[in-house]
Amino acid sequence: MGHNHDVDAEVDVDVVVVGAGFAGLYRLHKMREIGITARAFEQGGGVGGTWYWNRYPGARCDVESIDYTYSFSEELQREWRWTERYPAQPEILRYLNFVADKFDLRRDIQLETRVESASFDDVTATWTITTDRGEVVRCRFCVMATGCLSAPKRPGLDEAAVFDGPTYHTGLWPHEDVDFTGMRVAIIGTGSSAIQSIPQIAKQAAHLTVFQRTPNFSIPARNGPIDRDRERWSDEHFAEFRSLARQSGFGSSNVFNPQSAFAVTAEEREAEFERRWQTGGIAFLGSYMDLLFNEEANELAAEFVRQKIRETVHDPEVAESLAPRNHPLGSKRLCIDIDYFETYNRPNVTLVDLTKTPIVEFTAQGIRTSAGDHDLDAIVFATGFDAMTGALLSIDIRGRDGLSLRDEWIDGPRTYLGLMVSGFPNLFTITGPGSPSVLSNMVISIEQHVDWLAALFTHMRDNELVCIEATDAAQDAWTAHVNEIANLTLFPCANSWYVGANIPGKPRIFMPYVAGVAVYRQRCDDVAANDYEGFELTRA
Ligand code: N01
Repeated sequence: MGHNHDVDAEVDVDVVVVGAGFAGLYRLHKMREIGITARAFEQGGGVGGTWYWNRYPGARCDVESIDYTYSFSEELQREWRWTERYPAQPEILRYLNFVADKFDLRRDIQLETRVESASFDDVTATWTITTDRGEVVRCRFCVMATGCLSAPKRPGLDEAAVFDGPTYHTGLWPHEDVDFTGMRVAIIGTGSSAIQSIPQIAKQAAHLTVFQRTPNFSIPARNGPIDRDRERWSDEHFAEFRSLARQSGFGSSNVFNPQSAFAVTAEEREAEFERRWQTGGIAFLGSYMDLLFNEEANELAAEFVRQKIRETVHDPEVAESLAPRNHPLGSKRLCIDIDYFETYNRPNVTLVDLTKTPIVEFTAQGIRTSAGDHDLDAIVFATGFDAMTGALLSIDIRGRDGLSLRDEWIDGPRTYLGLMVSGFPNLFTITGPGSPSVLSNMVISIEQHVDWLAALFTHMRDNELVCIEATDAAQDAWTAHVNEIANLTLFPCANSWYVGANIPGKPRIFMPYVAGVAVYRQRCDDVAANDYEGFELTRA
């Protein structure tokens, strides 16, 4: 480090942004605001990222509409009206298109273009980006806004090729309507995507067979029209409303109970669980402060949910199969549903418990388990994503001296603040591993990263600095800290995508930073105020 750089090297653009979802769009807007040129490349045929690809039946956000919006523009908040408590995918996609138009972002976005490689040249301190259209673009900074859940995982893809009917992945859903009317449909997986789509597909298909490997905890969404009073309050108290989210743990205006589950009587506890169950949504996790730290406290909430499953599902054997027992509640992403457990009471829905009767093979007619054949007309894979690192590592990223990010992360991701990787100067990972990211309201976390970077770029320009890189020592200390905090919680107990357990061979590392968005924001601000402690900044 500490090389001299040839700052006069020509660049085509100051910043290349990879991706045009929530992160990429705001990034472009912010760069313009501070007078830095930027260009975004997006693989999809439209803006929207996650919300462009995930069009499966029932796709909806589990963060409430009112919270799942940009906060950088009060005017935008007042202009856009959500219709429901939780936004459905088409509405979020319309919102992101509205943002792209309102802030005139499209002229800097090139769609249907996949970035294939990014390599750093130490002499000129520039990145060279290549795309699948054969373009070569030189820039000073490279910002990866590639998303955390954007590389679909499709186990059994090769094996399923023998199946005669159509196959789908929830994360790569076709843009034209898929009509399952009269069909015998299978869905593999019971994560958030499956739990949202199962009730919808069941209403249409002649028969739906759900292949479940691990049951999940799910809380009713209690969706409905948006609460206009709350919306009005958030408009009238814009600054306070936004500050509440920024100063929270998960980045929303939900209220978390600071009490321990053991500080109250059993009756009071049941009443609180019941109240939150009836209110619906992810705030159930905030019933008591120790649910994510203390196994016994967690078990009380877990048993409450299991009991709800037993009360809802008529067939006791199916209810038992659906009741999660091998991980604490919330240690895998808590699912939020609309009529999920109720759907198993329909005569046209069957649950196959893969722990009892595993899949043996796919056949031309369907799926064979150890118990026999399921003849099918269509198969839906709701099998998730190579989370947090998958999209980044699908690009051939080369830092100083040809260092490959794939090699650097062979034992799992290591970052400083989830923002930079040592050996990869001027490359930034928006909501990267080691930041709150997927454990928070993504919009809040994206905005915080983008704002922090904008301040950094301004600082670098004002001080004629051309290169920034995380030091090894800062990265080691941060990675250790992220793990240490995660190990205080129950999160690492589950075989979740948070730890990469859903991808065979992926190193087991707890990837997000669990201390919450407020603590993390403060830490990033302190680093900046302390002359970008842990980073090395160099002049020409
Ligand atoms: O993916 P998942 P997802 N054979 O990884 C099963 C966000 N999201 O797309 O648990 C059989 O959660 C796997 O089983 P197991 C949200 O953050 C948000 O549903 O590995 N089964 C699991 O049941 C979410 O957490 C929203 O044993 C196999 C399922 O497939 C994240 O995206 C909506 C298998 C995958 O579940 C990912 O959710 C949707 C195999 N070989 C998504 N491989 C909202 O905002 C995997 N499975 C509401």
